Amino acid sequence: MEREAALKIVKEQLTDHRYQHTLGVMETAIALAKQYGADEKKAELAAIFHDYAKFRNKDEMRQIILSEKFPEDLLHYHSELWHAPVGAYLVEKEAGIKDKEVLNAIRFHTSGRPGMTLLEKVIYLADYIEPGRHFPGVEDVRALAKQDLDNALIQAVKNTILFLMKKNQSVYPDSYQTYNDLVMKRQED
Ligand code: DGI
Ligand code: FE
Ligand code: FE
Repeated sequence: MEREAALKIVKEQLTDHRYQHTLGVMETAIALAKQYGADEKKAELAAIFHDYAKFRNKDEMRQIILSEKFPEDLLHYHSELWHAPVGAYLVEKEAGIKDKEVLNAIRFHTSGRPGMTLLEKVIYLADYIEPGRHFPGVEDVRALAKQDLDNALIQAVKNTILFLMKKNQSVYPDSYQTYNDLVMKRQED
């Protein structure tokens, strides 16, 4: 699917603010893909659709998690996590995106997962550092992203976990496992 067609579909699903965020993620994901040798077209498509399900209602998302046999433990954690796997499902069903790598990049864009692919890393990081993001620590991750994808990703995942813990929020196990996986692989270098 071409960029304009994809953007048109996504625009109808999002607020203007979230659409602007999506454009930022798209530009950033393409730049990271270029820099680190990921497929630029797949990065573009995954970025455009990554928050497709952000504004779906919780009951609909809960039903999809159950009927599609997504890990049920998701339902015990914050509903903010749900739009990622549900988005991957809906993007295939409603927008006809079939590419599994693109769908997985959408599916794992919030929690990450152990053994993330290059494309998954690009989307996770682009979501975190796109130019519209303004929060403590984002500049450090932007600087790291210019040098080393994994180091930037570790910092982004770590910041997310620390942010949640500071608010006494639960942390989804996949987020911890993503962190451990990246750090342990780093130590093997
Ligand atoms: O959808 P975006 O806002 O662009 O970004 P995102 O998909 O990374 O979602 C971020 C939200 O998800 C943010 O409010 C923190 C939350 N989140 C991310 N990882 C976890 C999490 N919430 C919980 N409870 N546990 C997690 O591991
Ligand atoms: Fe998201
Ligand atoms: Fe996002």
